[in-house]
Amino acid sequence: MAGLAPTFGRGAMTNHWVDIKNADVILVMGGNSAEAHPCGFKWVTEAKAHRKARLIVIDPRFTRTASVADVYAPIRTGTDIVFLGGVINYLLTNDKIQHDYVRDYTDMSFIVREDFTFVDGLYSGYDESKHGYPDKSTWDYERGDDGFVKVDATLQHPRCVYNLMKTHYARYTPEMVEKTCGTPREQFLKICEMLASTAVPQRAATILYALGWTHHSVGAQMIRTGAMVQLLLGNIGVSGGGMNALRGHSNIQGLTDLGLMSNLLTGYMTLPGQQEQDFEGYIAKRALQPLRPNQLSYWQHYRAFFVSLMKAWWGDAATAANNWAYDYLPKLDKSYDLMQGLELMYQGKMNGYIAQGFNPLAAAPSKAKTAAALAKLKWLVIMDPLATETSEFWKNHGEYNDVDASRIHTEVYRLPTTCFAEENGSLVSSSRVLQWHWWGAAGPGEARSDLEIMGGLFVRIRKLYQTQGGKYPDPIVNLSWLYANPESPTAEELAKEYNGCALADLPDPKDPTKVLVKKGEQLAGFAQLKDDGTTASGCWIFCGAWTQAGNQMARRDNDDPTGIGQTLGWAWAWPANRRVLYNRASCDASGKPLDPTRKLIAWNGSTWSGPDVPDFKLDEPPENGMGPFIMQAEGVARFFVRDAMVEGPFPEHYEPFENPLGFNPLNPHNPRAVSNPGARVFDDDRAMFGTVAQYPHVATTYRLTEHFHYWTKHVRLNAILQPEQFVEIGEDLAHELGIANGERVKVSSKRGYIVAVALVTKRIKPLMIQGKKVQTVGIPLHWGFMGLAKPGYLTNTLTPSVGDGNAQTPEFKSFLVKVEKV
Ligand SMILES: Nc1nc2c(c(=O)[nH]1)N[C@H]1C(S)=C(S)[C@@H](COP(=O)(O)OP(=O)(O)OC[C@H]3O[C@@H](n4cnc5c(=O)[nH]c(N)nc54)[C@H](O)[C@@H]3O)O[C@H]1N2
Ligand SMILES: Nc1nc2c(c(=O)[nH]1)N[C@H]1C(S)=C(S)[C@@H](COP(=O)(O)OP(=O)(O)OC[C@H]3O[C@@H](n4cnc5c(=O)[nH]c(N)nc54)[C@H](O)[C@@H]3O)O[C@H]1N2
Ligand SMILES: [Mo]
Repeated sequence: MAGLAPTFGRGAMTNHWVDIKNADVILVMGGNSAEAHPCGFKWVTEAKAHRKARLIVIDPRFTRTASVADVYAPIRTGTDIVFLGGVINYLLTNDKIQHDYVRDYTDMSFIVREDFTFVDGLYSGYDESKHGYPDKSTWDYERGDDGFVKVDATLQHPRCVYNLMKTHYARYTPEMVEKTCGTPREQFLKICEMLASTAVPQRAATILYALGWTHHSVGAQMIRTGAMVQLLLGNIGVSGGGMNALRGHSNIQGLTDLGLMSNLLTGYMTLPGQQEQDFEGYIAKRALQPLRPNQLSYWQHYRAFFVSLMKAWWGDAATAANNWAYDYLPKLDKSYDLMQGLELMYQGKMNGYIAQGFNPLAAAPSKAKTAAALAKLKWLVIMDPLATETSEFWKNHGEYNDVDASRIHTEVYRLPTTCFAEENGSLVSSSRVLQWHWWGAAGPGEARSDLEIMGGLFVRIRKLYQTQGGKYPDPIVNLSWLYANPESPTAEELAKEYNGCALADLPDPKDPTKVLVKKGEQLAGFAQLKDDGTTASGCWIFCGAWTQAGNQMARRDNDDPTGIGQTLGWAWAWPANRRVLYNRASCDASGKPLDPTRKLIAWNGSTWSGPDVPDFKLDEPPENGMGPFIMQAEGVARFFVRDAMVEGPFPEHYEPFENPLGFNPLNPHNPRAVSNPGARVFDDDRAMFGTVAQYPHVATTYRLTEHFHYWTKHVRLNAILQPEQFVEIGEDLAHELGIANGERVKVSSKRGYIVAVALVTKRIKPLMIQGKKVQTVGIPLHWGFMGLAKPGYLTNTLTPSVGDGNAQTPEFKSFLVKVEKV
């Protein structure tokens, strides 16, 4: 058994939904927000109407978002790093950067080690036999005798980040963009100019992205390239700016916040690796010391966050003597993401699986592999309000699920659950806002809430360990479980636990004779967390959500004193009710707002104050030179990421694993640098990549407003709106293949085929790439063999099983297919 949280996307908005109205330029790239985020998209409309904001959309398809854009540019799937690298090159060579911002708030002046190299598409440390970079030690700065990183404020040093970056992106020319992305040069340059217009304090651009960036083998680096553009323009930490990940399911932000990924603890703390048996070493590696003088490096408080978490989980069983129960935590030998889990099942190494609110047969790449993996399980538990493709994977549904049930021995248990409208609780939006909601109706039939099912399971499993022992019962029998009804904890009890409380009287740091928080009281915020076991908090970034004053998430005051959308009395945002992250960067070095009309915070001579909650030490005078990026050991934002990314410190373009060229135009002579050299590929999956000779067309998959993934096809109204599976092909390709609108086509990849209605459209055009015509095929993902809509094939029959090098998010957005008339 394992918890395999799907890693389809990650991140959050640095700003928030309402703040989009303050933007002057809006770049939607790697997403289709009008379609997939129609409610939030109203703030784009506001910005256009009231600020004359200009909307840029860059997408392989002319989408619903593109239909209201001022500029639309097509792009070949999987090539956004080339486009954005081209923007970086444009900004640097034309000197369209916000100089003071970049000088004061980024790592431009940091000097990198002499042995760091980039040759022929690969960074120093590459080891071919290990398929990646086991040794990243050269990706680092030079240190001075004082232990701090060396800098050159004049930016003359050949190895300062500025010069390395300039050289790296010099190869990303407008010609390279045109030939690799298929975006006409004039359109590319027009977009560069529009973005460059925001390199001044009075103007800001925001970037809205989603899966068109995350669903690639270089997805995390695409996002970083976008963030680098924003930093050069001075658009991070300011109102109307930001890197804004528009998240998916209504509470998927809460999922990552609460650490429901195999490598995470709550609040973006991380699980130890197998080699980290030593507690002090584990803490030291994460409680980063400042790399420059006078910097804060807020993760220095890691121990306080961690100890408070362990006290919340294990109460009195977590003591200083046992390192706060450090041994209770699993130590990872590898990432246990979705594709890893399916691989383990496929190899017969994992024999039980709980799918809670998840339909992996439909949602995971390469359906044939998923089906084979599920068929090797001993047992499968489905917690879902509906019968899903996954719960029925073992049944024959004709051509759509052609299996022989008599050969599948997996025991499947269905536990019907309620859904959000039938329970109290909070949802975290992309804005990091935790908003409380109340139940609207009781669940039907035998349905029980997820909390009741999980609570009931836990109580019974603990009983088994208590009575029968087992290999290591301690973490389970000692788990703190202080709910009024242990069989069914309430959302209110859990919310209070996430916030945390004092386990002893906490002295006032200003006057230790006084008590700041009494034993048993709720904490006011994470600044009160202690590393000595006197506080408990289930998720440090949620500390402040349910204080002694009550449930802050239930607040509904929409007062907005300055009119820029800073409604601090509406619900509650992590961290500390702050609405714009890094907002210290909205002021100049002396603490004055760069744009007073969109003021977030300012220094008044003795303290920092609103209209936002300052992302800074409140009494820190600007003249001390503390940088705004207090979560970085550098104190400033990073163009050069030392050790965090698997494929290198600067984003570099690598082709999708299935691509129409067979080579990487940026590094045409190095066969090892075609696709992401840091990505993990299982051998059985490597054998399932197709080539352009057999599968000549590029395919991408996406969603429609009328459906939500795989479950609204159970709803009659949605099923009527979009009744049947279709694939979109451009007129040029349709003509080439002799296909008329409405005819049926077979779309195949190396992994299988689907049959669907052809929708012939003007909205997808062929692109000229390296002198060759490349056709894009668009495949919506919503249909399957369950529900009320017309039964169909699962789109993920076609997709390859390979993921982003860092997040393991599957490459759903770029692969090869063949289209034929049937
Ligand atoms: N109605 C509805 N809304 C939803 C959902 C739903 O199922 N239905 N799902 C929710 C979920 S879970 C999520 S994660 C979000 C997803 O939100 P989005 O990411 O906006 O959704 P997708 O439809 O997957 O859109 C991806 C867009 O990226 C484009 N694209 C593909 N490849 C590339 C590329 O290489 N570069 C660029 N620049 N663009 C590319 C596609 O053509 C498509 O228009 O939507 C959420 N909202
Ligand atoms: N090819 C391709 N594949 C994709 C994508 C793509 O763009 N292209 N997108 C990917 C993305 S971003 C996502 S998020 C996934 C979506 O994949 P899934 O998350 O598997 O899709 P959903 O259909 O939203 O499944 C959620 C299930 O949760 C159930 N549910 C609803 N409420 C509750 C509840 O309160 N409790 C419980 N226990 N269950 C509940 C629903 O009935 C439904 O069956 O698909 C991924 N797969
Ligand atoms: Mo998603």
